[in-house]
Formats: sequence, C-alpha cells, structure tokens
Amino acid sequence: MKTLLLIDLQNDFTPGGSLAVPDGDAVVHVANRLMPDYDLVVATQDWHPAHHGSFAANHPGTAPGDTTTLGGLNQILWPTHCVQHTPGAEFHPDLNLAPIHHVIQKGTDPAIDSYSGFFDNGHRQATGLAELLQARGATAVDIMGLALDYCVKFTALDAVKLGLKTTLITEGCRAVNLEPGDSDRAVETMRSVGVYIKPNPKK
Ligand code: VGL
Ligand code: ZN
Repeated sequence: MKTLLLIDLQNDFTPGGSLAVPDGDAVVHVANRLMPDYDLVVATQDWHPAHHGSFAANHPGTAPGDTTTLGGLNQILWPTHCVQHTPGAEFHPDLNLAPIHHVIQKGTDPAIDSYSGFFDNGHRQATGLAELLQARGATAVDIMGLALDYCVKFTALDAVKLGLKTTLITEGCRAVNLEPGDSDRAVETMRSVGVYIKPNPKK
C-alpha cells in the first residue's frame, strides 16, 4: 500500500493567502505529478474555527509572530488562516482532487493547535489518520506539502513514532522560515529520528 500524505495544500499557505509560504504554490504540480504513483492518497486540511486560539487577532494586544500559551503549550500566534468554509481554507485551485482518497481535517478545537496530521500538539486527540492508515494496511508513508517547518515536520515526527517508514519528499515542500535556517533545522530534526530525506532532483 504505497501511501502519499499531502499536507495543507491550501490557499492561505500559498502566495496571496494570509499565511503564505514563499513559493508554496510550486509544490502543487509536484503533488499532481506524484499522486498517480500511489495506491492511497490522503490530504490534510488545516480547518480552524474563526475563534481559534492560535490567531493573533483573538488575543488583543498581540501580533502574528508573538507567542502565548494555548492548551498549556507554547504557541506561536499566526495571522488568521484556514477558517472553516472560507476560500483561504480551500485546496489550491490547481490541485487535482480526483486522486485524493481521504481528507483529514485538523485544528478544529479552538483550545489547542494541531500541526501534525495525526494528533493535536498535546497528543490528546487523534484526527483518525493513524486508524485510517492501519485499516488500509499502510506501513510506510511519503510526505510532502506545507509548511515544511511546521505541519510537514510534525506529521513526519508522529509518523515515525507510530512506527511508519517515513520519507520526506523535499521537492514537494516549502518552509515558512520565520527564523532563517528553520527549514534546514526541520530537515535535520526529521533525519535525526529516522525520516528518510529524499533528495530534491532539481537541486
Ligand atoms: C501551519 C502554521 C499554522 C502549517 C498551519 O500548515 O504548516 N502552520 N497552521
Ligand atoms: Zn493553522
């Protein structure tokens, strides 16, 4: 069961969106090209209520990039993004939706963020992705999408913890890079726990 996880290929994470990842739209055609090679394709969708606690706008006196505590955890405050049923939360218009078998929504609880496609940031609630993969007999996952240094990274780290053979498709990822070097550090963290880093053929 060759399985591809597409992380958060949504309008708000691509240029023109509220939390645009530089060059983020460039990975959409990579996803379109790769999907036919897989038996199972699962896309995650960041899917926040408007009053989500990760939005700076919901904490008077703060700005995006500031930090707070949410659900007892350190939390970066983000611009309002991927609000349920808004255009910013939709998948990028160029993404071919036909080969996607399942969509896993995350970040729906306003009281905690959820970078990983598997669990919230406190590992308190599961999204159903692990159960889905287990039911389909998937023992390995290839992961790509946005953003490399947040949702892709935490999805990959959880995949390893769940015992899945995990591959990062670097060609299909772009990073926010709030701090210079975040992208390289994220890749190093993933590599150090056993994620196979598939080199980008274009680099
Ligand atoms: C993401 C920040 C906030 C991501 C989602 O998809 O990487 N980053 N919400
Ligand atoms: Zn989010």
